Amino acid sequence: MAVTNSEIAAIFSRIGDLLEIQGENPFRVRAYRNAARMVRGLSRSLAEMVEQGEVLEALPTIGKDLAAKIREIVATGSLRKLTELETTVSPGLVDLLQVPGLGPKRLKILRDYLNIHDVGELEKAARQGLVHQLPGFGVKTEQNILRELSELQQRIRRYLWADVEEIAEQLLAYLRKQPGVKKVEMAGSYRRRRETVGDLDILVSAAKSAKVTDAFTAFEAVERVISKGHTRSTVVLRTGLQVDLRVVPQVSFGAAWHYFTGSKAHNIAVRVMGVQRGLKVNEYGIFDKQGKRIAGRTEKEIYAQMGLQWMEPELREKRGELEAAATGRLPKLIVAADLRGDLHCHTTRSDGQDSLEAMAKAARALGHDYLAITEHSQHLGIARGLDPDELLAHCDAIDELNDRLAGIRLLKGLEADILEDGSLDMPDHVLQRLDICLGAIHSAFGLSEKKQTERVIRAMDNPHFNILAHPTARLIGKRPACRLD
Ligand code: DGT
Ligand code: CA
Ligand code: CA
Repeated sequence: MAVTNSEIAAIFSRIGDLLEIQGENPFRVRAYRNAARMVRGLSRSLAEMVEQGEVLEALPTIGKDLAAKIREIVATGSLRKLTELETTVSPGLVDLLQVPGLGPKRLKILRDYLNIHDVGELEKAARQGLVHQLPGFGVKTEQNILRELSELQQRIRRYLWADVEEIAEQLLAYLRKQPGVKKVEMAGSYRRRRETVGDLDILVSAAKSAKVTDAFTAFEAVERVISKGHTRSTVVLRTGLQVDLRVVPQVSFGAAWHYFTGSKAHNIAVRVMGVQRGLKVNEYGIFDKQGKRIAGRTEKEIYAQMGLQWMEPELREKRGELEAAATGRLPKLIVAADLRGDLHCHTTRSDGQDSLEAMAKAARALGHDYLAITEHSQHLGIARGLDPDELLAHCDAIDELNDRLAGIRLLKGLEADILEDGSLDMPDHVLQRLDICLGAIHSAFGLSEKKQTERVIRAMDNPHFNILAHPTARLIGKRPACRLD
């Protein structure tokens, strides 16, 4: 079973973090982070490229050194360089780097003055009021740290859905080809397609449960087996992701699939509906007063007993889906084929990863009718944002490509920074040339709700403004939403 791209990316980002804490040269730190980003965005499997002997150095951001590291990870599943670094930097410090506002510089001060090495020690010191006395810290910073820490505890050890997709699919394919296996399905938050997942939940029905469990615990990416039993086993993968496997009889499969898909709140509401009908609902099926199983083989049967239509897992969050199903008003989910175009993208002209032409052709290949090219504006220096002259030149390039390329309409756009005073980071006479203008917040995330709201409303008052991009500026698992009414 091959090492996934997201595993490789995770190793590179972690090295970036560890080097940063050690006070390494920022260029080296950035090299690892850029490589991690590139690998995450790559559509081909690196493991496959290595197997086929392809030249990894041809990839952007990958030099000789990183190419060798990728080969090492593909061959061994780990990287000696990372193992070495992990012995010199305490893992608690790496967690601390995730606290917004705590860069390596501040971490060094915390470590040197207060001997702080992990989240617990920092929380204690902040509560005792020791942190605000340090150089470069104030009472407000101390309060912010305490707030961020409590949010961090909740975020810790959750994975982005997209980061686990590849391994989840590999694991499903692996289990499905084991002898005697009848059905294998993913349940839990992964099946509900939440933004993040805490762990994976897999359901299996098989002739002999011991055989599946053996295969499961022997899966190549498993690092440690937490428990192994007849009906339930739990493992931890190399990435730290936990996976629960349950083996259930086929007559119960639908009931178990419904139960372990959740959400818990949805399950409880369904169970209550059952009680109202004199039925017992659990992961084995639906049972009448005499204890006779009247449903359980499929999810459809389970819902039908409650007088409900079957519903997509994405809807099962107890947000009114049961009421909607009872009256036949379930929403139809939007799927990729419904998308007609994309109104926000970058090219290599700012911080995207492909050229204008490659982006246009990719959008056309997806069957889109239009694509808005929305580079950053100059205020966002790290993203190589465009100044007015550069934007006008870029508009010419877009016009030129539009003339040349059939089957896709490119829109001239911009992702303009909303500056702290609410003005847009581009003069009106330049905005006038555009088909579409997005405004976005990339700085001063911590303003009060009142100030932040005023800032955004002011930006929207600009007659050229069309769309508020990433409205709360949150980064899932990394940066909280800014306060905005
Ligand atoms: P996660 O793993 O934190 O991203 O979220 P889930 O939803 O995958 O939760 P997990 O893995 O703890 O459990 C999987 C499903 O099992 C959950 O969505 C609903 C069901 N479940 C777990 N515990 C309970 C419970 O106490 N009562 C009921 N009714 N269902 C439960
Ligand atoms: Ca789960
Ligand atoms: Ca679980």
